[in-house]
Amino acid sequence: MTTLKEKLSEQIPGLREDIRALVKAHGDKVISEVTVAQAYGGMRGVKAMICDTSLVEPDKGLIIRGRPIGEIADRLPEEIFYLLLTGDLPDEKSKKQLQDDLLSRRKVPGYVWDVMKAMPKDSHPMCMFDTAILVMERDSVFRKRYNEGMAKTEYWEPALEDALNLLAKLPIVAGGIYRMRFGKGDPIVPEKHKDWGGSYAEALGIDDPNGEFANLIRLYMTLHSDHEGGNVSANTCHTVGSALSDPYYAVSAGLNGLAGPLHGLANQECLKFVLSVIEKFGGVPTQEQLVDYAWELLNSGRVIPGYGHAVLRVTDPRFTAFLGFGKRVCPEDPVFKTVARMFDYIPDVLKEHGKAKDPYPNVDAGSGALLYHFGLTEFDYYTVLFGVSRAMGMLSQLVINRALGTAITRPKSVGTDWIKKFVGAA
Ligand code: AMX
Repeated sequence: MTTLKEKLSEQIPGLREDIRALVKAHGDKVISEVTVAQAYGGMRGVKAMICDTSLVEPDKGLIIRGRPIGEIADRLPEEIFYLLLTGDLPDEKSKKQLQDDLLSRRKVPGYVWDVMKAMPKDSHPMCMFDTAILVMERDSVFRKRYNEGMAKTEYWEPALEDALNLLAKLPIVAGGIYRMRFGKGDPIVPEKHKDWGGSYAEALGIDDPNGEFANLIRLYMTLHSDHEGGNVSANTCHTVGSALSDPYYAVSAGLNGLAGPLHGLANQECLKFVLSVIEKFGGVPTQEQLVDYAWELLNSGRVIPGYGHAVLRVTDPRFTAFLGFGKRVCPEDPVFKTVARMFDYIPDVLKEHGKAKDPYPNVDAGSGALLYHFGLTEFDYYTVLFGVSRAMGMLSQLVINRALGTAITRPKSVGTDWIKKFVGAA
C-alpha cells in the first residue's frame, strides 16, 4: 500500500530532474506560433502551457494519464483523483486508504453554514459554492506554512494537504447548498456511503432506494474530473495558483469561470432544450418532428444545444458513458428517450447543414436528462455538480505545479496599435 503522499514523494524528485534536463537541452525549440487571429481569438490552439494530468484528442476525447475516459468510466472518482496526481490507478489498499483519509477530513466548519444562511435566498448555487470555498481559505495549510517560511521544494506538501481537505469537504458543502438553496432541509452528514461520490449523492438527500442515483453521481464525478489545462476554469486556477495564492483561492477562482454560460453552465441549457422539445411535441418527438425542428432552429440561426465542441470531432465518449447508463437504468424515461433519439438523427442534420465542425453530441447533451430522471430537477444547481468533480482536476494540477515549481503566469500582451504596426496595416 502506498499513500498518495508517499507515492508523490517518490515521484517528484525524478519529475523535477526530468523537466530540468528537458528545458536545459531543448528550451529554445519552438512548439507553437501565434497568429493575429489567435491573439484576438482566445488563444485557441496556441500551445503555451503544460498540463500532464489529461489530454483532449479531437478523435478520441478525454485521455487521463494515457487512459481513454471510456475505459475508466467505471472507476470511482477518488481513483481518478489518484490517477490524475500520480499517473497510476491505486491498488485496493491505496484506494481504501485514500477513502478513509477523505472521510477523516470531511467535517465542514460551522462558519461555512453561517455564511451560506446569510446569503440572499436567491443567490445562484454556484455563487454559494464558490463563496463556501473562499471562506474556508482561513484554514489553508499552504498559506500558514508559507507565512512561517518554507523551502520551494516543500510547496507541494501543504498544497496536497489543502487539496485533500478541500476535496473531502466539497460533497458535503455542495450537498448542503443544494438542500438549503432549494428548501430541502438542513445539510446531511452522510452515513451510508463511505466513498466520495456516494457520500455526495447521500448529502444531496435524493431518494435512492436501489442505489442507482449514487451510481450516477459517481459516474458524473468521474467523467467531469479534468479536461486539460487550457479551458477557462483550469487555466484560471492555474494562473491564480501560480501567484502562490493557496488552493482555496485558486479553485474558487477557477469555479467562478466554470459558472459562465460558455463553460460549465451549458449543461443546464442542454436539458432546458430537451424539455422544450418534449413540451413542443407533447412527448417524445418522432424522427420527422425532430429533424424538421432541428432544421427550423438552424435556419433561424440558432444552435442545437448539446452538439458540437471546440476540440472534439467525434461523439464525446463521456456522452457515450451517460447514454449507456440511461439505457441500463431508465430506457423508458421520456426525457432520456428524447436525448437518445436526438443522438440518432441530429448528427446527420448537422452534417448536412455543414457548419458545425463537430456534428456529434458533447458531454452536456445527456447528463441533465439523467439527473432529471432521479428528481434532481433544479437546473441552476447542475454546474455545482460539474464544479465538485472538476475540483479534482484543478487540485491535482495545482499540486503538480507546486511540486515542479511552475513559474508565475505572465504572458506578454500587446496593443492593437502594436499589431497594426507589426503587420503593416493602415
Ligand atoms: N448547432 C448549430 N450550429 C453550430 C453548432 C450547433 N450545435 N455547433 C457549432 N455550430 C456552428 C457555430 O455556431 C459556427 O457558426 P458561425 O460560423 O456562423 O459562427 C460554426 O458552426 C463553426 O463552429 P465550430 O468551430 O464548429 O464550433 P466552436 O468551436 O466555435 O463552438 C460550441 C463550440 C460547443 C460552443 C458550439 O458547438 C455550440 O455552440 N454548441 C451548442 C452549445 C453547446 O452544446 N454547448 C456545450 C459545450 C460543451 C462544453 O464544452 N462544456
